[in-house]
Formats: sequence, C-alpha cells, structure tokens
Amino acid sequence: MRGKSLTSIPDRAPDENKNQKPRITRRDFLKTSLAAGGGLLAAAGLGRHLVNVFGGKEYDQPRTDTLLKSIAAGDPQELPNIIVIFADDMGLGDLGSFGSQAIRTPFLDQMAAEGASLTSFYASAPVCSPSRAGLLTGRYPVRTLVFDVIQPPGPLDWGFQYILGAVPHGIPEDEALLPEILQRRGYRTGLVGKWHLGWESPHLPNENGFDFFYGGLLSHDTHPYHIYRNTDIEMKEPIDFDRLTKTLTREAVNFISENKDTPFFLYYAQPFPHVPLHASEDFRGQSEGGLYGDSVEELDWSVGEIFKTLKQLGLDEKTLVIFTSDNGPWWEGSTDGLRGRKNMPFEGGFHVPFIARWTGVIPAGLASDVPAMNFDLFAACLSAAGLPLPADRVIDGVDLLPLLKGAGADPLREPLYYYKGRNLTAVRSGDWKYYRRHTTDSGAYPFFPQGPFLFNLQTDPYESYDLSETHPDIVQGLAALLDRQDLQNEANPRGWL
Ligand SMILES: [Ca+2]
Repeated sequence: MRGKSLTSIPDRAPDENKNQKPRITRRDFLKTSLAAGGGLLAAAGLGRHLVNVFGGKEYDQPRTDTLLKSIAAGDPQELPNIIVIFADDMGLGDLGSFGSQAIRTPFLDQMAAEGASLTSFYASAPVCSPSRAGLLTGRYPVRTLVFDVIQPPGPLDWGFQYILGAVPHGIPEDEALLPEILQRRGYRTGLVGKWHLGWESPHLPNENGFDFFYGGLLSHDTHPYHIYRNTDIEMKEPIDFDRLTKTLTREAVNFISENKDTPFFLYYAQPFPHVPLHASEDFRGQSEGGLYGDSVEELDWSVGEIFKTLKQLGLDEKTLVIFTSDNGPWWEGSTDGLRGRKNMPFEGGFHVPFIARWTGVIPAGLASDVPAMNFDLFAACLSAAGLPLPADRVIDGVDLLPLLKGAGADPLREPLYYYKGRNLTAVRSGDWKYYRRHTTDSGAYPFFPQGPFLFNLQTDPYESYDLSETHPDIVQGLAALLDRQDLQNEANPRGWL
C-alpha cells in the first residue's frame, strides 16, 4: 500500500501543462506562505500570551498579607544572624575545596573546613532570575511565574518576554519572600549585590522585604545598569566594574557592623563570575584561571572579609553563613567535569557548590552527598529563625539544618525536578535521573532532540550512559513522577493550599 501510494504521486507536472503560466507564481506562493506562517505564529503567540496573562496566575495578595501578619516578632537573643552568599554563574569545580587546580579560594576552603559541604546541591533553575525566585520563596520557580530571566524589554525582549514567554516584570507581590518573613520576625534585612527579580515598582528590593539595598537590579551585562542605594541611583552607568567587588564588600561589611546588635539577614548576591568579567588591580592577572579566576579569587577575598568582620564582632557562633551559586558556569568556569553548562538541565547547569558554616552548631568538615536544592535554604532559614513553614502554599523546600548538623537524609525528601523555563525536563530520585526527550546539548545539532535518558548518578555522574533499556521499571516510575508533577502543576499552578 505504501509503495503504491508513493508511486501514484507524480513527481513533476504533466507535460501538457508545461507551457501554461502557473496559476500561482513562486513570489505569490512565498508571500502567501509567509503570511500564513506569520498569521499562525501570531495566533499561537497571542493564544499563549492570553493564557499566560489571564490563566494560571491566580494572584492572591490577601493570602500573603494574612500570612505575613501572622508572623510574630521573635526574641532577638534567640535569633541567629543569617548570611547567604550567592555567587553568579560560578561552577562546582571553581573552588579549591571542590578540586580546582587553577583558582585559589583559601577563604571558601577554610569555610568548608570549618563547616559543612553538600556535594549534591542544586540550583532550583539553571539561570539567574528563577534560581533567585526559588531561593527566596522555597518553591519551584515555575510556581512563582518567574521561570526565565527577568529584564526590561528591549526590541528583542518584547517578543521573548511578552509574546513567547510572558515572563512577569518581577517577582509577584503575592509571593512571601524570605526577607519579608524574616523582617516580620524582627530581622534587619539587607541585599548587597544583584537583585534580578524586577526592575520597576512594585518589584524592587525595598518593596519586597529588604530594609537595605545596595547594588544592581539586573545582570551587569544588561543596560541600563546602575548602582542603587535603596531606591536612589548612587552610581550611573558606566560603572567601574573593576571596583565592584570591593564596593560591594564594603557595603556588606558595613551592614554587618551596623546591625551587630540586632538579628540580621544579609543576602550578598555577588555579580561575579557572571560576564563581563572584572577584577580590581589587586587581583587582576594573579590567578592561573585567567580573568575568570581573578574574579573568583576576589570573590573569595570578599568572603574572607565577611568572616573577618564576624570574628572581630564576636558573631561567629551567632551567625549561619551559607555559600552557593545561582547556576552552573556559562562561557568559562568549571563544572568539575559534569555534563552541560548554564541554562541546561544536565548536571553542569544545576549542580553548584554549597558550604554552610555556623560555629558550634554545624560540625566542622562535615560532607554529605544527599541531594538538596536551593529552595531548601528558605526552609532552613525559617527553621533557624524558629518559624514553621507557611501552610497556605506549597513549599517545595525541606529544612536542611538537621542534615547540616549531621543527622543524615530526611526520608521524606520528595524527588527533585529540573525545569528548563516552564518545561519539566528531568527528575532525580535517589541515584537515578531520568530525562524526557528534550533539546540537545550539542551545538552542532541544535534542532535534534535527544533522549529519553536514564542515568545512574552514583556510577555515572557525568551522564554518559543511558540505562533506560536495562531498567524499564525505573524509567516507568520516574516518567510517572514527571507526569504527576505536570498534572499537579496544571491543576494548581501557583501551588495555593
Ligand atoms: Ca546566573
């Protein structure tokens, strides 16, 4: 039948028609095709835009107002200080304590020696904004609607943001952010560095729980990039990026010193080693890792200045300090050999360094390969502040403090999901990671999807050998988890309870 139907289709026009003028010229055909294609694209874009604008958002500000009002101030003597140091695009293999031979990070190495390292720690997204949304809300970024990078619309971004993706202008006001909760608890809250969760009101840091903000609203490869002190521009672009780490370090240290007598939460979101790479004259040319390495070594110095300040003020035992990165490395930087890089669902995009230090509480030198994700830090910080998790919304994070104190894995840990944009791409449960068929990571074949894949991260951390044929039962179980997660998300996109 197949052969017959193929041979029945003539591969050229019958001879009797060859001298007739075609009824449709090539130009007409192209014009019609382009118009039809454009129309279809526009209709699809508009349809998706309308769905994004009018469906699935379910804003609920009263819910969050009620939640925040329910949080009582704590006894300042009982509340530990919390510092989260969040590097930008820094790779797992860029630290000495995680194996770098090219870059020296003595202060981070010392932090690891004095605290706990998690060696299977993930960002909640492989790019900046959603990873920050996950960190500050304790939820999969897709629930917060910040599933991709937030930036002001340039000519290309209008299409990218408002037709294709409909990314909001900033973190929705009805998300309860970690600084908003800690502020109600009695913390002085400060953000030094990169915000990247909105560039205009009502999405600015001071409107979202931060008493103090010093830094940039966007990535420093975006224009306009100004340095703000709270809501005022302190330095207009062009900024001297070589001095940026020094300036931010000064502000972070000042914030700690000024608030030494009150509980404080400092979110130090370092803009490096995201490109463009810069380092001050003290660090430029010093590293075996090039300018990338110089910027990491200066970041490491900056971490050292924070620890020096804590020691001088006698705050070591009162302060939980966490260090991690928002996603895997981009153009440079080491994934420590893991497959993939920034903006990919492979380990190299999500797997980031993690160190926590809290003198007298977290045992020195502890290391664990229990998988965790940055939204767990939301839960850990609330736990440190003596607060329960919000019960009015799905919180995907679990309290990491018992693990960091040496208690081992939480048996109730849900599987970890890997989203690329709003698409659920992979799941990790135990040692197994399963991928749906998805975009290739080979630049030479950009239009070829790949997978599905099943990898055993214990025996194959580099995701090189697909085991789906030999373990169909595991594939079935993990595929069902992905389907379940998708169904739950479609039924309740914001995760309201
Ligand atoms: Ca980033």
